[in-house]
Amino acid sequence: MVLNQDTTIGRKPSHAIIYVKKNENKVRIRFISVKSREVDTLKRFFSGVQPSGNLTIGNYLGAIKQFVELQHEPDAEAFYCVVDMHAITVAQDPEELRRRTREIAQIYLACGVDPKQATVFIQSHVKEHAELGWLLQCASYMGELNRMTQFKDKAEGKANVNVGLFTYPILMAADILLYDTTHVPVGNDQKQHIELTRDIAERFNNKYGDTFVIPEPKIQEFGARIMALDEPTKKMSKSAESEASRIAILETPDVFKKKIMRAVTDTENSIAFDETNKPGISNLLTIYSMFADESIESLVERYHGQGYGTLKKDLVEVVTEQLSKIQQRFNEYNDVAELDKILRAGAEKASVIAEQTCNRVKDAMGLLRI
Ligand code: AQP
Repeated sequence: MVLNQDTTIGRKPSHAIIYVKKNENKVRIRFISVKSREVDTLKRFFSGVQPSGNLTIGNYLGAIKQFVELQHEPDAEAFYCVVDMHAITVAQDPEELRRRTREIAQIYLACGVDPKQATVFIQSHVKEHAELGWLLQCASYMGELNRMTQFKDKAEGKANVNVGLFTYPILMAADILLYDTTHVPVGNDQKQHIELTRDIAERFNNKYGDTFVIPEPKIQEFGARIMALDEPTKKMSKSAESEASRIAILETPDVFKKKIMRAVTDTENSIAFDETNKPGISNLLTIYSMFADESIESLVERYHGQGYGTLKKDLVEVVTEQLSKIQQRFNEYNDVAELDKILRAGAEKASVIAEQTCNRVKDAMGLLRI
């Protein structure tokens, strides 16, 4: 069935899949009664990255690598955005933020996200993210936000913390729920936020009737938490103070070589995978394994009896090989007009679905639409 954009869709859906047409975009809108979810096997992936610093290999291995793999799944749709509104929960230089927002979209493409397979867009270009964010704030509790560990970590030691940093997980819930997302590919640090999203959605559905699809996190068994090179008990993070803690995706080998060679390990000089007792060497093995597509067991066997220096030197080679491929493609996508065209088309397509979801929520909550 093809409806035009203005066609009213009832709140209590049947289990049909409906197509809504807007300009060139034909967008699949799923009706989401419990019944429909039983018969609807379509998966929808949604995820995003904040332009809050230079993207790291942690962001790549934990999240973007999954984006690329999942976009090819049959009977699935993927929506990947640059979550610029999340980035402003901490101070940003406006020019730098604008530059980075495009840069991240460009990195998505360079890493292999294909705009023909996935919808790529900027969060703030789809106004319903903010709108649903507010609606959900009125359906969430202070107590549940108080439990978010990421807020505690990011607010620690800061004199003035803005309210956005506290309510950020609700905006993230809105991001996910807007697209009837079934799976959210993320790193391990986002697990708690997805659990909150599920709690909010389930509570909303219980109170107002079937409105949201309940999403599931898609966290890799392996590589979901790449650790800081200089402090391997902490997560590698793009906005951490220490430059030595991370490798940026666009960094040159002469810069990251030093960081890898100086990465903190332990005094045993025996190569083994043991995240509790040997977090440094385990982290390097994880990075190696993911970039070289070789199992940890095979690496441990191959490097048996060799020193950490040899492993580190080879790791530099492996990282150089993989990052240089991404960097080369990054340079090929340097046509700003072309990039903006992809982002505009993505936002337009995303908006069609976002608007439908937002209207469903407003109807459920009793906001008048005329
Ligand atoms: N170290 C990591 N290992 C594996 N996955 C990671 N991710 C982040 N760090 C690692 C995943 O990358 C995606 C995008 O993250 P984000 O931009 O939403 O913010 P974040 O999770 O807070 O990541 P950062 O790098 O630590 O950013 P800042 O410093 O700005 O807070 C997510 O899927 C995340 O799990």
